[in-house]
Amino acid sequence: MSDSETVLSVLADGVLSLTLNRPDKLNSFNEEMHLALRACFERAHKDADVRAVLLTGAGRGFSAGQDLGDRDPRKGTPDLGHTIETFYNPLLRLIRSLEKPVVCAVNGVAAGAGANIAFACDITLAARSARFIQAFAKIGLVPDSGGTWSLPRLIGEARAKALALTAEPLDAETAASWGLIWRAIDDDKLIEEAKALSVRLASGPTLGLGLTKRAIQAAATNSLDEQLDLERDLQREAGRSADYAEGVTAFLEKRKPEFKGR
Ligand code: T3D
Repeated sequence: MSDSETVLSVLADGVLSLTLNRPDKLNSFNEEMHLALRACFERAHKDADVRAVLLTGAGRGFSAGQDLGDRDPRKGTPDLGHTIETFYNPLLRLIRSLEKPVVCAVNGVAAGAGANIAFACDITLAARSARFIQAFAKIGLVPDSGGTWSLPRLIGEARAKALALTAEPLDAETAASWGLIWRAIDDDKLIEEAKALSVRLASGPTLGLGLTKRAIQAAATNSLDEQLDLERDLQREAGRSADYAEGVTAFLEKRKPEFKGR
């Protein structure tokens, strides 16, 4: 468990399972939860025993984004640029730069930053009953947590603009068919499937999976030539790994490989 009860953290089978845990507030983010989640992702970066991360929420929601109880305008005007710079942007950078798979299990409503954090993860599954809401438009804000970057890339400008400007809820099936998430899963099977996927990834060649993540993310800004050069360099690195040697040896010996993430 982490020090803060706002994020429950358990490491088992190489998977660091993180549960946002403010269910009475639909797991909306206050400072304590921000700091706790950041500490967990910092651990995931440093701890070699962590080979994959699974992020989900407690109760009936995944996350309703920023805790608006901490933003009462009657008590003064907050500097939201400061809170983005201090809390949301570092979290997004930690998730995207972690060279280990990050699975997200969206167990219920994901609104505002909660939705965009889910879209920043590597493989996002959602309960069939879950909804994604770009709630920012309802309160005069701009999508953050990478939403204006990830939405047009994942689903194109027309759908991105419609979601962001109307704040209409998007159901999990549609999110999957549009390519915003990987799969919609029956509610009662979501955690089981997300855990199985996370354990499978964690027991895989995680060094190579991390390099794959780096390469795919770099494609967003690289030319084809730059990307081909990057693939050459990363393949050279992967080809020197113990996991590659084990993978090929196991294939030749017709047995199951035992990857170590090195
Ligand atoms: O501020 C900055 O630092 C800038 C960064 C901003 C990032 C953002 O995320 S801005 C967007 C903030 N989020 C929202 O605007 C979403 C607000 N919530 C909702 O629109 C709805 O709650 C939902 C559509 C997400 C879910 O609706 P529903 O009907 O299923 O649940 P509910 O009854 O509205 O909420 C249940 C409880 O959670 C309720 O508390 P209560 O009345 O039972 O004591 C509600 O107040 C609380 N809750 C839900 N969302 C938030 C929240 N409390 C605080 N902050 C929330 N965001």
